[in-house]
Amino acid sequence: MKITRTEVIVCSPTRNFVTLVVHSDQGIYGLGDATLNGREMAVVSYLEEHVIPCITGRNVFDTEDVWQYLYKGAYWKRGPVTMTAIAAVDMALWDLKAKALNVPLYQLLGGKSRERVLVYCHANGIDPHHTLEEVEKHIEQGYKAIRVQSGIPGMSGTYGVAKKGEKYEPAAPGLPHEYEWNTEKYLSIVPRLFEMVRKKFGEELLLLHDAHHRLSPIEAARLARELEPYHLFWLEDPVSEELQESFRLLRRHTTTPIAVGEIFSSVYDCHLLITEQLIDYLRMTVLHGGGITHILKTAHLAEIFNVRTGFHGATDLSPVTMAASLHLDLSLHNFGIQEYMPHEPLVNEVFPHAYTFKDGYMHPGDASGLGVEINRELAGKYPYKPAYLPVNRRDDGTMWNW
Ligand code: KDG
Ligand code: MG
Repeated sequence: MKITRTEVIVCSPTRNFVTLVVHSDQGIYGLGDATLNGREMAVVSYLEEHVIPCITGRNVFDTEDVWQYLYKGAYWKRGPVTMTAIAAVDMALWDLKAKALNVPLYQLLGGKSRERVLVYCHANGIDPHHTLEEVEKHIEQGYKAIRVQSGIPGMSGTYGVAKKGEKYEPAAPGLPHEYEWNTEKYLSIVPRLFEMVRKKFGEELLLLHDAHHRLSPIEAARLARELEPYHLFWLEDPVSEELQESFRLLRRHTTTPIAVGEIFSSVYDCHLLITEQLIDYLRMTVLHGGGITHILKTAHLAEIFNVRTGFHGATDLSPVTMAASLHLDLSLHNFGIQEYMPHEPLVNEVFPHAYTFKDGYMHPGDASGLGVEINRELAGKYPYKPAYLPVNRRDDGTMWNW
């Protein structure tokens, strides 16, 4: 089966998505997500100018060779733009292969290791009391695992937290917004927040927290240690992931489990973290981590070193990535948990899909391939709108990690 034609569809049904459609000479096509939040058009150009001309005519079933050709053949390896573009092609080819064989994708990834996929949701409040209300709402919806984030009293706007009544969305239209950041205020509130949550909701609920890369190694160690009595499922992105040696310091100080990797783009961003067992959960996604071909290798390496997966699943990853993640989650033996931030109803209309949510668990569905479609006519009504993630400044005006 040969690749005949490839299209890149950019649309913005409430937020921007880039989708690759790979057509074959047998009349079927596959979908790949190519969305890189805030840098969408760089991937579009990379695909259109440099990738699509090189893959036309290739065999759809040769996913390994196509992947190696695009990765090693380009000379310029790694990086989020390159790896997102390669991932889009790779996802679309795996979707095509599974459709051609008329099986759900997970059957090509080792079959089922479990019957359903544990997911975690987000509870965000403008202050700790509002956050408790949000936790309660999510428990009522059936969630067994909840990421808890709160606005910090005295700081105007906190990343990861929406204004009261609004839905949280990582990117905002126009040029980047600016948030302020104060480590001391943050560090004093978070342990108190988790104390309140445990007191009100008990021990059974799985609790997670995302520090969004904002702490120095010793600050992160302090937070992780102070959170120990509340038994978190994980503390995510405690330090900037660039200096991986930081995780050694963190590990020496705490038993709070650590998750990292949503901005990693290849196994070379995390092989040290995995092989030294410096983390417990790997967040690198199928989308920004080079596609199914590469995430399989990375997840299998992690399995050998007792590291579990916890794939990124924010709304800036399209339903195509959500489906691919769920097929992997169902089959990978070292699956840990899947992030689930439900898309707006309009997004689900543009991308009708077979995956479902029930009582805190998800299932990819048994449609062939990924089980996701794109409604081109509807997508065409929502053209691309520039949008960016916010930047963060400390209260002395200097830039801080977001
Ligand atoms: O594009 C950035 C968002 O996906 C990210 O900020 C969300 O940190 C995030 C998370 O854990 O979902
Ligand atoms: Mg995160």
